[in-house]
Amino acid sequence: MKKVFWLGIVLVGLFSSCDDGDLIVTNFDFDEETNLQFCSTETETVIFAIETDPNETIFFKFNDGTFTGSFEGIALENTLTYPINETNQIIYRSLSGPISANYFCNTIPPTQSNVQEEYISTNGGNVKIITTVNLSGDENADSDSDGVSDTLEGRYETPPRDTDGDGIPDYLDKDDDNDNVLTQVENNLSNQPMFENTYPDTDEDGIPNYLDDDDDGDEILTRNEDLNAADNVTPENPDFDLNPSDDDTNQNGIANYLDLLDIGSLEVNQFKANELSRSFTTLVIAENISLKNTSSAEVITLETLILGRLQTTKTVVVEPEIE
Ligand SMILES: [Ca+2]
Ligand SMILES: [Ca+2]
Ligand SMILES: [Ca+2]
Ligand SMILES: [Ca+2]
Repeated sequence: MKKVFWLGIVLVGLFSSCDDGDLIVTNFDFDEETNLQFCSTETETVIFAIETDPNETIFFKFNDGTFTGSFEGIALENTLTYPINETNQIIYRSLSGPISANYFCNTIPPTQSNVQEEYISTNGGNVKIITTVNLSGDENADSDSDGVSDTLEGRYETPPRDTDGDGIPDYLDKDDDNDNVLTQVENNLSNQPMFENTYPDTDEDGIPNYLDDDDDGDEILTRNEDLNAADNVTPENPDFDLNPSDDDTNQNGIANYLDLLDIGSLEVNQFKANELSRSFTTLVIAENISLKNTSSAEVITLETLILGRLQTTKTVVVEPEIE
């Protein structure tokens, strides 16, 4: 456990209590293991840690109500940087008794003050909020939950494999060939010829269906064998219903995209979005900050101060990007 010690006064003020020989040693016990929570209003967010032994809290309040501890898109890391100023402040309080998250999250702030000592940041320095996606390093991990492991999906190739070239690597892509039939669906078809005894390969062309954008080999792309995709399109709702599996024109129990007998196609240039359940870790790190004691002239300057980390899970939507 890494600890940051405030050893006395880094910047000795003119009216410092050090003059009488006191050495103030504050054990400042926040680090990357410290659990953070947050509350937001429309215009402000407070990220806070609450400790009980001793009772103390540190928080960063900043004028941005959009903080979520997560982010959209396929990136694996996102960093936000906020300058420390009059509205973006780090505040430390030692307390005479325990508090709960309501201390920060109630619309009506608690009336009883139990603050024993308080430090507030002075202008200068900044806070970095670094959010990363938690991905398992296990070789059998299946980050997109499509039934094919990250290793088999080329996560460890350089760059990671992206079969359909839509900007989403296979290990995070739920529809690896962008044919609008999800990989998981393509790999759970029964009564099909198999590729390497594992994956259905309907047209036996050596490309398993989940990586084959023309599954029956009739030279009509699977996504274009989705004849009813535009049936419910209106000016208000331009989105196609993307599901080649529900088209069976000759009603023989075999969907058109797997059936050589059917003729007909529709140009479909829309693609299923990926909904990925992701977990995030956010580290909050202050850099080059000064904290001033509100009842004395004591100022503490710190190059780096880790406030802690928070965990968030969220379903993010990732749109394929087709050139
Ligand atoms: Ca892809
Ligand atoms: Ca995949
Ligand atoms: Ca396919
Ligand atoms: Ca076809």
